[in-house]
Amino acid sequence: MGVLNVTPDSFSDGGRYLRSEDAIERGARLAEEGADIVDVGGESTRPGSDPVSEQEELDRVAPVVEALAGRIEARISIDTYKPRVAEECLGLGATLVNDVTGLADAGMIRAAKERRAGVVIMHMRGEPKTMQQDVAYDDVVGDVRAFLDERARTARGAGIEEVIVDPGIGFGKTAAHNFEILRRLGELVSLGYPVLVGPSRKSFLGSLPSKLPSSERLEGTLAAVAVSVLNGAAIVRVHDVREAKRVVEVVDAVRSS
Ligand code: HH2
Repeated sequence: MGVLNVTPDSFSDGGRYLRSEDAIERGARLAEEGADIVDVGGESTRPGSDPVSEQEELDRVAPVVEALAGRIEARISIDTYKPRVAEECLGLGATLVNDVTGLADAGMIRAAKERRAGVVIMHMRGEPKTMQQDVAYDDVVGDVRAFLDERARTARGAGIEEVIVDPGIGFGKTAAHNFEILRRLGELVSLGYPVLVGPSRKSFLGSLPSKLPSSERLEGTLAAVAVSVLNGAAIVRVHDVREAKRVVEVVDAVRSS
């Protein structure tokens, strides 16, 4: 899954693809590099970020989703927690809803069901504005697993066929929690749903002694991608698709040897 942020303030690519034409070119490039899914987002969820209005988000993403749907073979997912944004984008050709709130709004389940779309259910503690303020868990993997299990059953029970789960790397978690989730990913894989992991350029990778900024986290991202896939992730969400594909190819060969 390639990341396409149509935002002024995303933590690593904010402002680069705010113009529709630039975003469409970027989405086409991600598909050329081998993304099976292009994930279009119109609101940053980085720690401390402010929400944007439904209309503002739609104005950013709708033209991009529509143009890409007519241009690329890859699936398009819409990274939103707002049902109206999801509905509109599903009508324009997206087939997957990526909801960082884990379908907190019941309208999201209805929207996905009506359009026969798949859903990504992500775990987050709190909301982006404040999520790094309460990061205590008895057992982070146990808590995340229980949440994903409950939300996935609810989605399936409501008639959504394609359910993907995601531990939400960096969403209300310390760096240590994020590393532990990657190490124990098999416990989430055992839920029986495809697992998506999004480590790309995130701050836990900059927490290590080398203290690298987000522009210098490609190798760290690829290491996290390798561990994720080795431990059973079905999908990785990355900014650097070409590089990640090369890594995944090798890890897949090891897994199937
Ligand atoms: N991470 C981000 C956004 N959406 N969706 C899923 N399913 N999993 C993730 O880990 C995930 C996500 C945050 O990364 P990014 O889009 O690069 O930054 P921003 O939120 O600042 O736009």
